[in-house]
Amino acid sequence: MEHPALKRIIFIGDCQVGKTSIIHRYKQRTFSEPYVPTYGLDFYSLGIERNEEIVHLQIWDSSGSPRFINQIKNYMSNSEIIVVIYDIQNRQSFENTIFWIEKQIDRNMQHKLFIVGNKSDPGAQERVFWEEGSIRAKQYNAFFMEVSSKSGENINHLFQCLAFSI
Ligand SMILES: Nc1nc2c(ncn2[C@@H]2O[C@H](COP(=O)(O)OP(=O)(O)O)[C@@H](O)[C@H]2O)c(=O)[nH]1
Ligand SMILES: [Mg+2]
Repeated sequence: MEHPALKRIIFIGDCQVGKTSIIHRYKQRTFSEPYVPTYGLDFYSLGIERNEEIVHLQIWDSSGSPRFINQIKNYMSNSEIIVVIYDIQNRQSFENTIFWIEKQIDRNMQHKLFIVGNKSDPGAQERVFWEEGSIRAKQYNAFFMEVSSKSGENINHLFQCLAFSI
């Protein structure tokens, strides 16, 4: 039997939006500038505690590269939560959230969906406004937030929401 407080989560979205950095920021409380592409899929296991309760998160970090789409799809179908990430400083990555949601996610599976705008650094040149992300999330019945793995802004909040708010 499966552990009741286990959640399987997959991070998807374009290359370089910061999927890996968000997980590293939470897990190691660090941020590193050099870009190391994710090859296929990486796996992380996290335990998140609140009060007496611990929720175990199994997180799959995917490559945004089309070469791995089929592999990613397999893991998506096994995930309760799908987190679609874009870079608020890169409008194309925001437009591509539609591709990820409509073309790649099987909407019949009733996954919980999160849309997350990353790189919301203090003083960042914001090219995609918070309202635009929020409207898109409403359209797809998704949770929405902006985070920065560089400054750490909202990163804990994101993982708390993944673990507990649903
Ligand atoms: N300014 C800024 N850069 C970031 C942030 N998060 C990630 N990056 C940078 O964006 C690049 C891609 O990050 P990475 O996590 O590898 O993206 P992935 O391909 O989606 O996994 C790296 O050079 C990171 O240092 C952020 O919050 N702010
Ligand atoms: Mg990556």
